[in-house]
Amino acid sequence: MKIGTKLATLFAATSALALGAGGAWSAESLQDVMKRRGLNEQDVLAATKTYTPSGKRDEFIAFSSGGQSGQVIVYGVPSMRILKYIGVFTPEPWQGYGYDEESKKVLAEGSKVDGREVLFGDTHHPAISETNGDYDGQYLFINDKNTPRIAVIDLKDFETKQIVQNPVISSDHGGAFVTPNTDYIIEASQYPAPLGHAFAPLEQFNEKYRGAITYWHFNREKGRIEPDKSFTIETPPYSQDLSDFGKLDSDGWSFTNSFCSERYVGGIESGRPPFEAGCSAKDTDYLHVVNWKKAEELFKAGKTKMVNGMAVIPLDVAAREGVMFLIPEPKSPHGVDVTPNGKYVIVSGKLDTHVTVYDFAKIQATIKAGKFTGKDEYGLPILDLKDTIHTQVEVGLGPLHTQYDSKPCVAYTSLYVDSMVAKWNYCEGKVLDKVSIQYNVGHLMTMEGDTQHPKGGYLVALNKLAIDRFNPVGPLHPQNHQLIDIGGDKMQMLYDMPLPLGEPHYVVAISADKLKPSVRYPFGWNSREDEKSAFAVRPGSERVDRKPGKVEVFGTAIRSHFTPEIVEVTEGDEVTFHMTNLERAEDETHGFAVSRHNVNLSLEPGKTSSVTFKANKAGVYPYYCTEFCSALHLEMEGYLIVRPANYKGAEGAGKAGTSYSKADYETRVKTNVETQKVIDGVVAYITSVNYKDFPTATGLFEDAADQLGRAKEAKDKSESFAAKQDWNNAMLWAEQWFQYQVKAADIGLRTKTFLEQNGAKKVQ
Ligand code: CUK
Ligand code: CUA
Repeated sequence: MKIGTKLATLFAATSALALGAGGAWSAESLQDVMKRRGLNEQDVLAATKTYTPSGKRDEFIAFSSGGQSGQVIVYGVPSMRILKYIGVFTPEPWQGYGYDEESKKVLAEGSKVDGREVLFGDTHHPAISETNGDYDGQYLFINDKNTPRIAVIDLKDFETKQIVQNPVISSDHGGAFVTPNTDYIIEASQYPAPLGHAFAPLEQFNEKYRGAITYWHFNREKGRIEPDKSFTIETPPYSQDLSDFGKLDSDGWSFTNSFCSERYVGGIESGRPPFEAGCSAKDTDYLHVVNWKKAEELFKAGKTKMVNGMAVIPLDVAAREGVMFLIPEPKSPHGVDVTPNGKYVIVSGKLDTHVTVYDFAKIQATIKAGKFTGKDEYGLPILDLKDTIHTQVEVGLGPLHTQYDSKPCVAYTSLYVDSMVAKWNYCEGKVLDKVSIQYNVGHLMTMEGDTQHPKGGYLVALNKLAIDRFNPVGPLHPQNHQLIDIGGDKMQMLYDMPLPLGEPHYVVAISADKLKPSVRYPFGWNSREDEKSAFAVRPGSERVDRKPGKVEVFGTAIRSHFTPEIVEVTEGDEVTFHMTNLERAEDETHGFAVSRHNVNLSLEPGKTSSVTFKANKAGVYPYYCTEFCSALHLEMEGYLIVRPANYKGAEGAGKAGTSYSKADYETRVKTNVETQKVIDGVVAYITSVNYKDFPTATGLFEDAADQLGRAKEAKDKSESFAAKQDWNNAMLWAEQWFQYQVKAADIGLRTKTFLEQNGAKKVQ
């Protein structure tokens, strides 16, 4: 078949496919399928609430902690389809994260610890940036419990931009949570240790070991945390657990629960009862109530001491200045969640059957009245539980975490031991409904459930154990995120999603329409610094710089070739590739991998990435594109030739490859001319309709025009070689001319199909 005819057929087939959708596919009836698959009506109802037909999108986007993978997992609700893993504390080769120099820098900031490289992270709590107490869809933050640090992810491109290490604490759990306008991100310690990563013997636990709560200052214009504008408050050596910021009535305050206020130090090997016994002996621990606005004033007034480079408000100052207060909380507390109106603070007790609802107004009144039951050993005033609570509600065994509904006063609390979720009313203090989950739920998530305006609709239970839910895959099971419909009075279980990347502790979900991620970078972009890369080159200006012992390649990638394609260096050289993706088309990412050198770049449209390595062994190393980017993706290749140190050239070396004749050239040109007619037809259609009213079509059409421009350049080259009767080069450039035509035709047809499917109209 001639190529012109081929393209016409392809074009016809695309249209037919569009028309044919929804045709006669259903030989089986719904009843037949239900019977065959053993589904009842409930199942089918649940399925229709989550099933998302091809081409349809989700209402909410969830950002899940990736647990021990050190990453973030992105999925859609209600379909529960996984959309992305974001590399955060751990290298992620597909995204080139930790493989290109730009991201290595981000990762190194966070992973260089006392001369060690910590590339494992234990992520627990993601947080979306807020404006006026509601998600704004701009940034995501997440903590690492193991090596206390916070990462900043920009939701413009879903890339990690910054990791800050906490120089004071040695484990963290009460992060990341944000103030209503994201001026601070909180990070509280978990296991007490001497501050500043110092040494002190365990015998001095009460005197020298401490916890701490860090308030990282976030500069929204820069999109970065500013460590020098951040401060920490020293806390007693209790095991601080989770944190939340106040909002509305309670704005300016933060809350951190704790366990092990016994300050027990285990030692099972020397016959002492283990931590678990000593840390749960007392009936209550302490909720830490912190006036962070006051603390900020003290920080700005310099009433701090420097610990390992960070300003720390000492415990005695915090106690004396009224920065921190303690309230008892039962028993082995976990979770602290401020209600959407900011009036209440809800804490669970793992070994209690109740949740405790603290009333912020009562807390304030008690503090104002100076009504304390005493002080702890570190001078912090203690408030009476009875004076500060609104109510306590018996919800079930092992309550952990609470999330909120769009309906006023309605909350959901996970019951770890019962393996249930309780729906209850925190204003009236009564349980409304319960649903069983499989098994052992930790955190819960409702849609925008920790903001001032939760969206309701769905709840996800983050289950610790999967046991028999899925097909077995060996002793290590996936996690199970269960989707629950909370739209009605009774909760309805909808769907089990296995999550096989670590144990996500918490997840947050935002309305999809609040996210406006970009589809391409500005030309030559360093995505990690958010600025034009100094190493970007325009097509035609690609070059190789050579200095003694150093070779620096400034290259480009476009369907379907790299420039340059052959790079020769000498054994021992330090080689740098700076690669720019010239594409503008959506989803036209190229990879760049070099054989046996641990190199893989992800070059999304517009991006420039660099990689430096030592060419330490003579040899021939193919490099190639790792994304199947076009029909000639496999031909997107090159050679890194590493010559031996004293190489003098090969004896008897001839010419490589096939030679072409005038006849070959002419046949090629004939096909190209026919192809151009098809393209012209498509272009005529596009320009005959109102394509400019469709941004997607305009983008595609621009990209097609770009490819056609390149086809024209190749055509000119081919013709100038033909004029010189250099048939070999004339033929090869004619072939390249054709390659650009094929890409233009492909995009042109995509544009045409899009316009037809989206009701484009003729313009006069
Ligand atoms: S934690 Cu894991 S279930 Cu780290 Cu928020 Cu409660
Ligand atoms: Cu570029 Cu494959």
